Amino acid sequence: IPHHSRETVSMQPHEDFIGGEPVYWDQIVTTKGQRNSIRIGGICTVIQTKAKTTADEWGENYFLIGPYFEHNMKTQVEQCEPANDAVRKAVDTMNKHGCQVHFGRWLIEGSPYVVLFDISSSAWNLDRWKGDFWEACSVTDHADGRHVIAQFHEWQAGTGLILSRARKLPIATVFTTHATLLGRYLCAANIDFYNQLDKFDIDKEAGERQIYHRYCMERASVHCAHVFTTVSEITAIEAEHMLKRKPDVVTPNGLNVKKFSAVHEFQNLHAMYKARIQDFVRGHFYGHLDFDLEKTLFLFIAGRYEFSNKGADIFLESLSRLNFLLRMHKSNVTVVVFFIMPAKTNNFNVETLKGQAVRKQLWDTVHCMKEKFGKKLYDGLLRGEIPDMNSILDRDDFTIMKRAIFSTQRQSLPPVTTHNMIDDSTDPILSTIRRIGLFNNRADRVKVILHPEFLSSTSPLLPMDYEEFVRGCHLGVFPSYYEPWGYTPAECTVMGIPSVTTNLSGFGCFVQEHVADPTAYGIYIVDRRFRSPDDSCNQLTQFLYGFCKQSRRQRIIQRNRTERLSDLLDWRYLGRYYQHARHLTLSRAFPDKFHLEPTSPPTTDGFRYPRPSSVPPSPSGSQASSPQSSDVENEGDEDERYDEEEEAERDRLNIKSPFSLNHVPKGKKKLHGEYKS
Ligand code: G6P
Ligand code: 1S3
Repeated sequence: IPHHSRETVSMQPHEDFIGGEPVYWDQIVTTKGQRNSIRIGGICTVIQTKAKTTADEWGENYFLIGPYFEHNMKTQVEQCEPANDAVRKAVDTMNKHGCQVHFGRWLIEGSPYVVLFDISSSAWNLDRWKGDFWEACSVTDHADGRHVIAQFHEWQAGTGLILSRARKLPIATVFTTHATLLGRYLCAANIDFYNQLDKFDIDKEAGERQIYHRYCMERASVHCAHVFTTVSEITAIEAEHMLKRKPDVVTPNGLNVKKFSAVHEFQNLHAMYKARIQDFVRGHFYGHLDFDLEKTLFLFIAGRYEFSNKGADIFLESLSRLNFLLRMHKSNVTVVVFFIMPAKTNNFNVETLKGQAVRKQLWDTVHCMKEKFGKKLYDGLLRGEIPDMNSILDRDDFTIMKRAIFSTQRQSLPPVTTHNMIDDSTDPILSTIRRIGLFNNRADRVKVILHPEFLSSTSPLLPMDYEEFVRGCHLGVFPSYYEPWGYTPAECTVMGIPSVTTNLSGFGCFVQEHVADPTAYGIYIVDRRFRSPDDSCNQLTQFLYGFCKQSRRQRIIQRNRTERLSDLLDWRYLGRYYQHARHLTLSRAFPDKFHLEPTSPPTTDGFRYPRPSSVPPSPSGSQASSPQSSDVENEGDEDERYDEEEEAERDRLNIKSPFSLNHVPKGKKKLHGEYKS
């Protein structure tokens, strides 16, 4: 455990601490070089996005530890020599012992130092390390009594924590769990988990599910840590029962919110990326494009493929009910729903690729005709005459156009999946689609597309990255049963895209606590805790149907409101919970040096976003609080979004910003006034 050397300090010591500035070691989760958050996974998003606020606080004293991947090193890390003597010595020692260690700056916001271990270079040591990892590496040199905090995320990293406590290393430890192993397993088994949390015989359950040793590691990490944290209140309750320790701090997950200089830029981006999705849909539904793309809504669910934990089961059921409602009411709205959940595939399927090829071919044909037509028109006008429109296109042109129309005819229905699925017959999404009969028939108002691979801007099919895709959609639907936090709806929110979440997800509960009328702000919270699955399905169906009934203008208003909640999810605000966890662990590990004042835990003082001023009073959570649903579907395509600026301004004045709570401007001596020597 290297110490921090005073010569390398480039920032002022943290005023809250005494005894020299402490050092903070955090952890990187494997990223495999992926880009957007669902590709890299929620936990990596936590660590990557909070690096900026953490580096602001800890500067050169902040180090991240993680695995080495050559590609990532080349593309994301600027290699450098550790300026800190102790770190350099530790790195050299490890290299000498055959464990290759790389050091550099991670090229993300905050540019924190990273120490990356090439695990393959020393895998042959594994058996020995299982016995005695730390002695083998000889890195436990803690020379001058500088204080170190080490934060460990998830049970896989818990080994380090357990061993460091067993060896009585003088470091303050924090263990953060983003879920509990047993909770995830029990929920996936469709057990009524939350209503019988106190009834499980947890050792027995872990044994029966063959996760006993992992569960023991998790539980040992939790109990060895000076401070135990988790990401939401709901997971805190779960942890109390599944791991038998109440978390000391709940550290909700934040994001780095970027505000555009033009307030409505996010609306323009929505229009721009929606056009790209429309293009894909033109190709996918060629020959069946008898619906109006201007009256078509794009919905999506995305994430790790855990069919029932992520709520894909009740989503499909609700889509079937929505299809029925839209057909029964003869709605002119069409809903195209994307399932972005990676599964085992064997490339794109031919029919899907053909769809995009047909669309491109049509586009090229039209482009040629346009050129030809334009040239004839141009020549005619140059001669001072208007060409005869009946003869401006010749026989060949008509043949080409007829051929183009023939090419858009198809015998089969537009496919419900874009890829050849390896487990087609047993795949839960496809099996459910077969059962409920959502096959993309012409009469269906709800169309379904399973894209069993993460999105990529280099895809030949749908060349968009995840963020672009989210911006282009109208609604993200995440009706999870097991979701300790849930970044997907949070990401939608900061991009100004409404979403569906649940009162079993950390994010949903957080919004319920801090927003007076979430529906008015475009966050629909399905009750999955106190209702039967069938009732939850009905509630979700009503949310979706209400959403479909909104006019364009109402959707624009709603998006503006959704985006207004971004501040609540910003690390600038949520970072204080991690900060508190660090302060707390120092006070526990080194009680003679650090004391925590009783007022220390960050509090939101019951902060709540009020109901938007233009929403008439209505029972909270009822459909009426979304921008008044119109009786005439999609009537009024007017685009007067700037009218809503007045409402936004009024609300802004009403809202006491969460940032004002406990906030002391940068540069002031005490950050929270929590510490005294
Ligand atoms: C944004 C754009 C508008 C566009 C609208 C479409 O607000 O700024 O120009 O008309 O999106 O909204 P919709 O909900 O129909 O996709
Ligand atoms: C976990 O990842 P998951 O999708 O398996 O950690 C995420 C980050 O804390 C969290 O957002 C998610 O709910 C958890 O489930």
